[in-house]
Amino acid sequence: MIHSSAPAGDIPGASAGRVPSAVERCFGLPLEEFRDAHWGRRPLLVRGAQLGRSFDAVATAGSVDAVLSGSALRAPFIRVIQSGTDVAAAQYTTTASVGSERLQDVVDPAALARFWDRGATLVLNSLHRTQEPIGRLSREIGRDLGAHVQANAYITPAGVKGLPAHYDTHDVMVLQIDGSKRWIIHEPVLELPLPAQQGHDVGPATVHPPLIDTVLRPGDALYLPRGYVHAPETRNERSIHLTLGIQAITWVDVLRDLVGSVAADDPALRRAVPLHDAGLAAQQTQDAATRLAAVLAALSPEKAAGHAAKWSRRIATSEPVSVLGRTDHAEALTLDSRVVPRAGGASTVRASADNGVVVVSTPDRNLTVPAALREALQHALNGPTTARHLAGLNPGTTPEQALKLLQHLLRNNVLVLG
Ligand SMILES: O=C(O)CCC(=O)C(=O)O
Ligand SMILES: [Mn+2]
Repeated sequence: MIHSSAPAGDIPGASAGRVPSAVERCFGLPLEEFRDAHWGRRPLLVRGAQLGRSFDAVATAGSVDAVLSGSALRAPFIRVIQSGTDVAAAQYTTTASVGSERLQDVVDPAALARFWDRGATLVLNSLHRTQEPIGRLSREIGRDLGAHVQANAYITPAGVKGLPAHYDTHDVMVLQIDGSKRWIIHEPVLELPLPAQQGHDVGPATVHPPLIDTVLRPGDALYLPRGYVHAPETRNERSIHLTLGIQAITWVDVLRDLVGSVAADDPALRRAVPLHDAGLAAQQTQDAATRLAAVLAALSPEKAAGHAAKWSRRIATSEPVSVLGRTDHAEALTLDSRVVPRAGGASTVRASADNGVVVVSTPDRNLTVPAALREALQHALNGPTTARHLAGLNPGTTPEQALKLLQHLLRNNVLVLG
């Protein structure tokens, strides 16, 4: 039996024999409970001290400072916010030579330090792209919830109001990394706003007493569904928090797409709208809506499943490809090395016109595998395995054949070491 295990260096919290989801490692409650009771519904605040865990394996003051102080940081991977407004990048970037190129947008850490001394909030954007522990956590949470996740860090000096009271159109998971920050949170002015619904006046929400008024300390985690109005501020010490922004696919996204495809199948709905006559257009709009409602009501389960699958593929985040590691790992693979499918690594397996092989489609190429290994291949694509395990499951496959198969799949980014 092969067990999966939490990646090394991740947030502690695994209880014996069971691997908690990333959401559970952050919030201390089972994923199903989070999805049913909180996701898109209500805030959740948990204290690191109570859960007995920290976020040190994800980010620390030192790892954040290394990004800020490094010489390869470029706009727009950073924002500088002074008194609630963005400072123009030209004020903290400089030019630098890379090979024969002259770059214009390289961040000058000395300029950042000056803005910091003057009370500016520094925001590191898209850390899921550049900091692997943050990338891994973001991908896991994305898979847990079926959503896109991106990570930004907010670094605020003591005694500063960061962004003015606002709401986001994505959910946020705030992980307090260092120092502390006070969060004053109000009910939404608009429930579950969509990206196009940014910018409503939040004033009406703030006349009521806050729903939450709390200070986050290292290890604390706060979940806010989109729409909740928040105004974070530091008090007597600086603060570093990581915000995981969760962009869910909504019914509006799926239905817009579905209506488009169903309507496009109906010649009556492909007709021109008689916009030369506004009254006639209004009446025909009603007729078209009635017709569309009837077609949608008769939607087949197969078509509904096809649409759901399409959106699932759209949000699926690929695990990174290791340029050098994949060949090194393949060469060093033993009969007992554990491998797992790489998310985004292979889409389909199909028989080939040449009966001796099956074809594995990957995003950038088609691989062929001897048809005799088809069963072993399917097992390898379905979950964690080892060459010895595969050979045991498939009597027609020797351990050496299974090893060669796994090496081939590792080299071609279909599998990764697990
Ligand atoms: O800390 C701040 O100033 C703003 C943080 C924020 O709005 C967020 O993380 O969504
Ligand atoms: Mn916000």
